[in-house]
Amino acid sequence: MRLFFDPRQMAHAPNQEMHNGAFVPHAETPARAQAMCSGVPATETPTDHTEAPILRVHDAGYIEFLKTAHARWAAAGRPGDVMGYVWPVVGRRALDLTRIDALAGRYSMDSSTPLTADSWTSAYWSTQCALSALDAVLSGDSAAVGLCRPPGHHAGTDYLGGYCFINHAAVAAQAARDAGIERVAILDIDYHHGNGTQDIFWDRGDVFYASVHADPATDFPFYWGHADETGEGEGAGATLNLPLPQGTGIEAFRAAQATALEAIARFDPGLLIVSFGADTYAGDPIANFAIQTPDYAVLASDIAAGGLPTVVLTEGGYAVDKLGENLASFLRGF
Ligand code: SP5
Ligand code: ZN
Repeated sequence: MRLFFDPRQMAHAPNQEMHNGAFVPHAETPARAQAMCSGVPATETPTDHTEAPILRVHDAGYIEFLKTAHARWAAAGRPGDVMGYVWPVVGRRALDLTRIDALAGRYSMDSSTPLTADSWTSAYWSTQCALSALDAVLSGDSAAVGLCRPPGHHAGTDYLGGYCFINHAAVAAQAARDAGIERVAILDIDYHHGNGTQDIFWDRGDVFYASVHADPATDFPFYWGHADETGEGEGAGATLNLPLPQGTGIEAFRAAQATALEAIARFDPGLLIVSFGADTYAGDPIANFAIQTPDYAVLASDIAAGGLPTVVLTEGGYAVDKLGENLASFLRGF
């Protein structure tokens, strides 16, 4: 199985994030990338597919913001990393403002995703890993892996959040559509709901989004991922949310994943993209499920049993000393 990673993904390294009213150490560290690489066989450097496939999913103004925000922030005399403090609540006018502090709110959903001078570069190469893994599967491999870091599933068309800047799974899904795959399914098994991916395909019938995650009534991102969110318009019925309570272990998680896989099989996609988060692990420092290392192989073999060409992309997973093992266990299942 081919795996893609680029050393430029290490550059993004915020030192703090806002959490529960205080600044705390940032959980999404470059050490995570090191841990993932140490858990798997040799990786390949991705091919550069340019910005074009990213702009098929993300707003051009938002991408310009990702590339320039840190320089503008520094030029305005702001210390540290870019972080918004005023957000346009739903329904506010989408004004074309230029002050960096206004843009930081307009293009983000939270204050736990600091944008550094290197965020764009690391996110960009993370996306190229996803696109290179897609290429491998489009040319006949049954599965391939993009070691994406920073992760992607919380990023929407025009917002960053949840440690994510570019939605790698969404960019890969759109690229697969553009390559002629008629229906694409995304299975998201990160601990957190992938609000960005859901938003991007909310009203589309050609990309099915199924997610197993911690109940947003108790967990980030709170405002997305509830069971009654099922899509709209042409996308009505093409979103499936399976929230689970804190403390969930392999038995209930595996059953929920089976429900997601049955729905995906009915959708009959030509490609499956898996947003894999190892933050469902029992020892994860910021999450509350109880999955054990060997369980990941079971979850993966259930997925592989569907026989769909599969692109695996990494999302969260913050127990850094066990991240390599957990990823290795998951990949073994394929
Ligand atoms: C991709 C992904 O898993 N994003 C998760 C974002 C969750 N952010 C909210 C939880 C913040 C907890 N931060 C604690 C940091 C301790 N150093
Ligand atoms: Zn997560």
